[in-house]
Amino acid sequence: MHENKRQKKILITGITGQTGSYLADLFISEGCEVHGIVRRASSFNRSRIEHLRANPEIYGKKLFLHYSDLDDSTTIRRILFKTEPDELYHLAGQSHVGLSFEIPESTCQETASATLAILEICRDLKNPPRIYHASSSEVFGSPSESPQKETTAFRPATPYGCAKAFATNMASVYRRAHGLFVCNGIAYNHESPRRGENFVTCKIAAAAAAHARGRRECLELGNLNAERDWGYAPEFARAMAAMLHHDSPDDYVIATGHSSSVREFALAAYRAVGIELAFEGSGHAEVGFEMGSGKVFIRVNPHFYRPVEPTRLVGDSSKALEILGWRASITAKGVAEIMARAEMDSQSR
Ligand code: F7E
Repeated sequence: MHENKRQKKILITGITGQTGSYLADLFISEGCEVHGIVRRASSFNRSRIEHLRANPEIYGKKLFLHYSDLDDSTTIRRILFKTEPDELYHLAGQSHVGLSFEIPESTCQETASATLAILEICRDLKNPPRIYHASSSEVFGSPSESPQKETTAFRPATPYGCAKAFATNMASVYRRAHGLFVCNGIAYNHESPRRGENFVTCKIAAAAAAHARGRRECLELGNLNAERDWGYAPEFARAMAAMLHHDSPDDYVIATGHSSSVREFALAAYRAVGIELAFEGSGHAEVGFEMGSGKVFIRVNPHFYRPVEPTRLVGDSSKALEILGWRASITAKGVAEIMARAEMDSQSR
């Protein structure tokens, strides 16, 4: 009989972010009680979970939000003791790699120290939750092998990558030393129509839709040769849940295994809205223009270049396939199409 079965309780830090909001959707759809930690800010930033908040059958019944900041470990402790979650998905933090060069200290406080504080709190709980730690391919930085696996050495090349490497190592230490059920998901770039607007995929998708609707101003981008392994965020959310639902904790690379350049992502996004782009020139003088009309839609602006760029970041997820039965089915081209078409829809509203 299922009637008396306690609903599984989930706590998500970063619930208002792209992937946190997909996790909330997933667990609400499975009948779980979902708690999210949100930051108090003067402007409301809840758009990605607004469909849940606006539903009186969900908000206050299946979804509960709690205020805290990542530097307020007293409040996080109180929330953890009060909610007693079965599973904790720790995704919150400053996630922009370029910005981490401008604000390295706060990036490290939010990404590295706050993760350690959460591990410490969990260690004190009588029944600690299973913990998902959102690690990142940025821990590999300039890797010694490609594609990267769980055994590839960490060689971070950015402040963000250093902070994630610290937090990832700490999560492994707490697993081994204190017996916590902690998994590191070493996730490569994952994108969707809910992606923040300062990430390159969202910038490109929004501009492609705007150009298809007649906008004139150019899209300014940084390094068009940069390559990433881009996957689809809702699929990655399923991998995160699968890690905590497995019998034993471990670390997993979550990736598509395919690498594409920023230029290739732009070609696919523009094609999805009916614009055939071509590129000419090189370096800072390269432009992307519409074939036929010759209209220039993309220019390089060195402002968006990073002081250091990770190289050859492409993941090998065969362990996730073998143990969790997870594999990515959507790669960069598919993601670009989904995002550009979603932008067309939202800009027509
Ligand atoms: O840059 C290049 C840029 O900012 C991707 C985060 O989720 O994934 C994400 O980090 C690439 C880089 O993502 C622009 O130089 C060119 O090579 O979209 P992004 P990211 O830095 O890879 C990892 C796995 C995380 O963990 C992070 O949290 O695109 N690029 N032109 C540009 N990037 C941006 N943002 N803006 C440009 O105009």
